[in-house]
Amino acid sequence: MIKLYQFEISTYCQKVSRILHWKRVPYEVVEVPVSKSRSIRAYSPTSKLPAIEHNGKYIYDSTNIAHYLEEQFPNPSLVPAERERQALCHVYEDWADESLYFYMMKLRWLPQNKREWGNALANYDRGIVRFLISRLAPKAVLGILDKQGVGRKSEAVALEDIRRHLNALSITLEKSSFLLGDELTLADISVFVQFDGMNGTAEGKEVIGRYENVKSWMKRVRQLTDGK
Ligand SMILES: N[C@@H](CCC(=O)N[C@@H](CS)C(=O)NCC(=O)O)C(=O)O
Repeated sequence: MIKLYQFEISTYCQKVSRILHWKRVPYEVVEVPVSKSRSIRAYSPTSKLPAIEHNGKYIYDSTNIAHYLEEQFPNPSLVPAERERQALCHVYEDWADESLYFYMMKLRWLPQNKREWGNALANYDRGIVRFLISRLAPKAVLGILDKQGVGRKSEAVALEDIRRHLNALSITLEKSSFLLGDELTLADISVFVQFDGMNGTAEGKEVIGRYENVKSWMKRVRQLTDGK
């Protein structure tokens, strides 16, 4: 059976679990405590999660995992067959992974939210380690966000950027049920997990709430890919 090594709150890990649910592939979750992050290098050379183990082979990075799963379990498909939609699917996925992700993180680690997410991050550690992680993690994450750049923006500027992203998404969804037409693709799952993460903060929920068609698209994607 496939093993999914994950941090529960990671939206990249949620992307992979949603793909597995959509494809109805049984899997086992291995929750990695944040304090054990160093051990990840044994199966993920970047020391990042998600990673999966399948038939004795390790695959890391949600994009590589998505394409591997598509190859191994082609039905139902997630990557469009035609070249042009395939190219667009890649662009949407990269938008989600390399831009939207950092806005999602910005919202989670706002001063008023960072205690909650520090606790969530430390959830699989115990005792003093758990306490230390919950208190030290915000500083470490904010350091990453600061280097990347979104962390240096004010809350108001970041929310205005997010509103612009939502506007683009909303326009795209005016003519079709999903991002690349009438069927769910990897583009939808990739973009969904980042907005779903934003929706888990009061600030994100408020701004997403202004876009009715985005909310109904999120409901559709959630229903199709939720294992619960
Ligand atoms: N491009 C990677 C990004 C994965 C990633 O950044 N994962 C984060 C968790 S959300 C991580 O493992 N961070 C630990 C670290 O940077 O050391 C993917 O799509 O899988």
